[in-house]
Amino acid sequence: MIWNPEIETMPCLALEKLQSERLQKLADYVYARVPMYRQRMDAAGLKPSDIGGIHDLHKLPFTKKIDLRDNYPFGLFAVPMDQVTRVHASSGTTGKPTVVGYTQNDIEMWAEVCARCFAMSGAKPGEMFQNAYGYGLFTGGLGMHYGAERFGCTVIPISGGNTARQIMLLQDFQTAVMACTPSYALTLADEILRAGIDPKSLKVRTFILGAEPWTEEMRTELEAKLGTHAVNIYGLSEIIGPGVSNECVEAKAGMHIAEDHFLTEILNPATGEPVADGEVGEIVFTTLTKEAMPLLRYRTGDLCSLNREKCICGRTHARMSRILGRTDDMLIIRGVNVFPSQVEAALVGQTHFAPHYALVVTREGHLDAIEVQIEVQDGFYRELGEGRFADANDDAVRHLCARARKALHEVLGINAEVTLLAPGKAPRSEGGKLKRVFDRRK
Ligand code: DLL
Repeated sequence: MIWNPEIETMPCLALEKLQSERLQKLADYVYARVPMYRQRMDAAGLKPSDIGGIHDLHKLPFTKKIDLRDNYPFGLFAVPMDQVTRVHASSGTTGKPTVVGYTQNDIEMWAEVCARCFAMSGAKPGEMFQNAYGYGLFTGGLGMHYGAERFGCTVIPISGGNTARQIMLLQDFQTAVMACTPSYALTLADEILRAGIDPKSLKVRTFILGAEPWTEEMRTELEAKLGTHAVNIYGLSEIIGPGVSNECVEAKAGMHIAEDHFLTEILNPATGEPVADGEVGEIVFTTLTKEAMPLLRYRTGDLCSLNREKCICGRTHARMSRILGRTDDMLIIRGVNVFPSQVEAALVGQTHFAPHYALVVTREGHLDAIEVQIEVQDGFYRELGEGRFADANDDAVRHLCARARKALHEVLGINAEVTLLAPGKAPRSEGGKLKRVFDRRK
């Protein structure tokens, strides 16, 4: 089933025409309403009328995550606050989140693109949909919720976590469609099997999985364990949230981008120049229709490739590959974006901590775990008296670890293990780039 056949199977030339019209309007719109874009266009000697269509896209300035931070919280909004229906937020690179805003029309558009994702995933109107993405500032829960309602599913807004309850509702409510992170889907599958439940007794046929990187091997494992389909969904708060792109269940080979709303480029991250279709580069989006916070050429940091070949499902919108990596040091831990600089913002500068730390990420079963190893300052030793530091049961050590865990939870929103290191024990730069992150999941 195709949710919006007129748009989703549009001939490429007609789609490009629509994108060109929208891009011209967008150039006018941001120039008139967003001071940062007006300044950047002025500095480049660029007038909105210089943008004649998508062939002029390269003239427009880039937007980076740091621009959202510099304009925190609402400085990039293009409408007065009384027209902003909702805000969401995701991790920023420091203690402050990245804030995004939506008008009522933006919420409508978001529901539309997410409804398309349900159809692409093979869901059917009338089915029970268990939404195990987190509700709250994270876009996953509410984005999928509105999309499912628009599509015509019955929504079970259970939010993330609580595996026993998830399984109870899968059984009792006869859930047919489930959305969560891929790592959580595998945890759920293991738990179902461990509890001796026959997967055939469940009705769940479709898993819509995203918000973190995953692999074909994980798909094969999940589909085999539960006898379901698992498809990939991609998105990011800055652009809209989930619903930027989704795999079709017919091909399961790349995610169709809602190109009528999100104009896409794949660029060489170092030069900012386009790469050829099929080659890996950074995916960059321009929001063509967003009202509250339109973005020009947003550098996502996500690495993937683009495929414009015809798809067997009949959709004409280009497909992006799985996300193959990042241009920056962002980690995704249990679906939550984590920047090493956030850890620094939470801990460094607090009494007893030295500005030297390392992050170790591991996977136990299917669940990610993060350990923050941070050095204490010399003074901490002296206060305790030499020797006593080594004792992990020492009250002072326990107290400091607990304080660090709390500060990290406040900034990251997830639990991290904390290990104290003696002065001089954390990694130091030996001239080159300092390696602080040890991702042992692969
Ligand atoms: O993760 C939105 C979302 C919710 C997408 C639910 C899919 C499902 P953010 O918290 O802003 O938004 O994180 C966005 O997550 O730049 C990618 O690095 C990563 N990401 C999202 N989907 C995928 C995916 C949501 N399918 C960041 N595969 C993005 C790999 C993904 N990485």
